[in-house]
Amino acid sequence: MGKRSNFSGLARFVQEANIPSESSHTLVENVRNTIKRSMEPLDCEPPPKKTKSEAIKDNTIVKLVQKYDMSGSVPVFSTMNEVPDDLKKYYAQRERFFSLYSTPPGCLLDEEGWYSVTPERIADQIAERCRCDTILDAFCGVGGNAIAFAKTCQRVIALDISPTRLALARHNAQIYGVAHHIEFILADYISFAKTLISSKTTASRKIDVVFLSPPWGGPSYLSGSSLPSDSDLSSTGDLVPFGLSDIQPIHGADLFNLSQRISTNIAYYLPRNVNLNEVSALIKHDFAKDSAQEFIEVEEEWMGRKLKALTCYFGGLANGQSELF
Ligand code: MGP
Repeated sequence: MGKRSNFSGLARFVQEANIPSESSHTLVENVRNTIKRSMEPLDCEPPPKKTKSEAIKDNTIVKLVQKYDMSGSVPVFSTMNEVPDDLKKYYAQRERFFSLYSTPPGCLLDEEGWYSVTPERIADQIAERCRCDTILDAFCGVGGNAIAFAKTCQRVIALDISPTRLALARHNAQIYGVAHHIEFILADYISFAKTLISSKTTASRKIDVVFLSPPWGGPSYLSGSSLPSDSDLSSTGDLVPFGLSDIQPIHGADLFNLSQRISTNIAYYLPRNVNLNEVSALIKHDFAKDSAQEFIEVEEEWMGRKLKALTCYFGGLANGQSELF
């Protein structure tokens, strides 16, 4: 009997983005207008009076935003001309990355953040799938996913090895008013995971879900592609497959195996050209035993007509396997 695939099939969903044209001029105008709108009172209807507790809450958020304000730590661009060429295509998508991008003091991204942040609608979709008590975001970057998880999970543990990126993540989370749900930890995930596993006692905190969105080796992860990257035909089938060995800081299969020792409920954010045979092989199945087959669910993350990435759901996160949670 042939080996059965571990995949439950492709759950395809299309993100119909209601996003303005990416003409830099229009976007810059939009940003300016948004900032203006949010800072200036409107002449027409006065805003409804806030209750005392609402006013206190607003004031607390303002204070926290000020306290963790990282403005000045990374370049902030006000026109497309100021943006380095290699970041222009990402800058044009800034409101897709963070819908509150221009809410004062404004979301901040460093270079790695620009090319690796998960667009907000995709992050929200993944967060909905990962709804749980405690989630570990192993490579939080500038916080796109952690912010989304804070809306669906009781507690988010967000790790990053870069002090700047971690501070940017907190800065951005303050703008969304969700930073109090997130524990920001400056750490190398591999050491953190090993320590967590070795010190695991019944008293240690249970982590329900591990989210892995590791570095893919930079924006050149598609290199070797046989088609221009903006082609509508771009999909896993038309690209040279991305091997899990290109994942950083360790082989993507080792990263998965390590994470499985923390929780078997894993969401793994991977390039759209990832080699799915390698993903399938992450689940070891003993065909000699008559045990139930475990499936992996692969979700295509679309924005409009563009496939951005794949999220692979393991364990109790895969559709139809909630009993494994
Ligand atoms: P992309 O292909 O570099 O961008 O990344 P885009 O805008 O689709 O450009 P085009 O030229 O292909 O049209 C697509 C998505 O993959 C990004 O929005 C990120 O969410 C994600 N991504 C990209 N990189 C390089 C990384 C990475 O290194 N790590 C992670 N976790 N995600 C990444």
